[in-house]
Amino acid sequence: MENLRSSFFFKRYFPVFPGLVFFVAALLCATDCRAEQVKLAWDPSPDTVTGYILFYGEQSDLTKSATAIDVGNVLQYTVINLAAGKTYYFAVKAYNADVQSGFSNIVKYPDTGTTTTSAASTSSIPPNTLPATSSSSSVPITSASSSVPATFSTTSIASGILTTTTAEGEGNHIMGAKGAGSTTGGTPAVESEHRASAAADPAFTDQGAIAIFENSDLVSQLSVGWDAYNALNGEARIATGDIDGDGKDEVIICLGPVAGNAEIPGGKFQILDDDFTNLGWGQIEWPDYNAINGECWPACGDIDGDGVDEILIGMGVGGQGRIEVFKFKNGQAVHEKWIKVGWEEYCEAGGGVRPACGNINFDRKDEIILGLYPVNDVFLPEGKFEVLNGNGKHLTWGVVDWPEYNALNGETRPACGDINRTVRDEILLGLGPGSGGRIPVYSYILGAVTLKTWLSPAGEPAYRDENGETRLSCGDMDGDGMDEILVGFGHGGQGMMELHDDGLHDFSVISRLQMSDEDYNMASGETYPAIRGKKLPKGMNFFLKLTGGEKPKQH
Ligand SMILES: [Ca+2]
Ligand SMILES: [Ca+2]
Ligand SMILES: [Ca+2]
Ligand SMILES: [Ca+2]
Repeated sequence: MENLRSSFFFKRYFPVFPGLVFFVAALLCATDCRAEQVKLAWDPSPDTVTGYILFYGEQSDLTKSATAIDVGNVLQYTVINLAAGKTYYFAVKAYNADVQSGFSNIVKYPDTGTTTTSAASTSSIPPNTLPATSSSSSVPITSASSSVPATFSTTSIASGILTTTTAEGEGNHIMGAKGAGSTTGGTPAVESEHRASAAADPAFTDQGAIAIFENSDLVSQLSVGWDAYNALNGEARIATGDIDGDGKDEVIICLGPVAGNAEIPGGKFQILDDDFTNLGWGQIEWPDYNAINGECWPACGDIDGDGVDEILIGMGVGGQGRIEVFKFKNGQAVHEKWIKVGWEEYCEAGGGVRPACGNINFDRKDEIILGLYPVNDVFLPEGKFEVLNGNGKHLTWGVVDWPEYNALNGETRPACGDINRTVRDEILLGLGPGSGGRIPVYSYILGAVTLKTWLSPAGEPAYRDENGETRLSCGDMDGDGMDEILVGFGHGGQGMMELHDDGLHDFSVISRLQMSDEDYNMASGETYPAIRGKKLPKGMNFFLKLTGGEKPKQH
């Protein structure tokens, strides 16, 4: 009987693009098939491996009590002697002489469909006023050259290290940066009153500080390397990414606006090496914008699939929805291209944009998610966020599944992470003031974004009532192949950050971290979060495809 069933097993791959290794997890089993064995197949690791380890068990968390079989250097394996009527979960890891990869995606057998993505739409709010296609990408902006060098010597600026750095580049780190410490202009109106109250206090002595945590311990504190900026604002918006392709994350620091000063911040952003030493500065290649605002929002992602992260710099208000993409070459941030929000009215109103990158489908390039925010109270983004491919081409619009929030504020602050081991990223949204710490999770399925779940509200109850805005960063802190979520807060957040576990662990709060400056925490308490998590060995991230029995086609 088993031999008969085995004869029906076959591999069916779904190559989509020539040259890309691209498989879809699929269970090929007729409804009456209750095999006691199951045949699994996976695509090869792009890097040379010694072999593969197959894990399986009756619970989806294969880090616990799973059976592990070293199957050798093969691309398929049949597990026998499975108990009939039980549900099993399977995943594989690759290994070589030195390291193991993370887990592949998990496949379930029998597949009742609950662990695979459901295309059922839960979104009742179509992004109605938006054009179906956007005119994005390659927006030439004035002249590329200006009297201000695109990058400039770091020697004219303070070194920025406040305490001895003990942090290693390959470790896991949580970073928290301070928000504004004095009055600034040009920011969304919903934030201006918060900023004003922070400014009522004397300037904080270590504005521009960025705290580095290992687990729950504060191990180091850095500072934005520009004393004049720190004295006027000191807000540090941080992102991490491997911009030189050595497997370790660098840090990008964008700066907040300074009203009435055309030189500061001037569109400049700082780049720290993986050991947190200064690598230098980049600058937005748009002198007019730099002169009127010059703030920016950073993100990193490998949007062209070459294994090295690009640097994406979103403009603030007055930037007309533009994002500049840089590559890090020869120690400098070099302009690559412009991308633009595909919503003309928003851009014309001067809308700012917070970018994020993540691989939300099953290829090997990051997509781009664009978060929007209110423009001086005159133009609300209505909860919308745009999804682009790595070339800047519009893919779809999402909208927060919360009409009341969208009508009052509608700000979106995206982050991407593989929170449930699907070997692709979900889109998480930090929301603006009035959102009560609520964080929705979206999946990109069949060309649309679909609400997957909401996290339990983040932050203390009092904060959720008074402000409630959240800022997110995702990364795998414990090496189980699923990303944790670090949540920072706005004004009134008391300098706290919350680390939430992945989705298979209910997003429960793992730890709470606090900035060390008590005066700042009481007066302002904003934090900008960033995670530097474990990374899979390059090329050892792959998809597992489960095959089962299938009836012959009827003739
Ligand atoms: Ca690196
Ligand atoms: Ca790249
Ligand atoms: Ca992708
Ligand atoms: Ca994890």
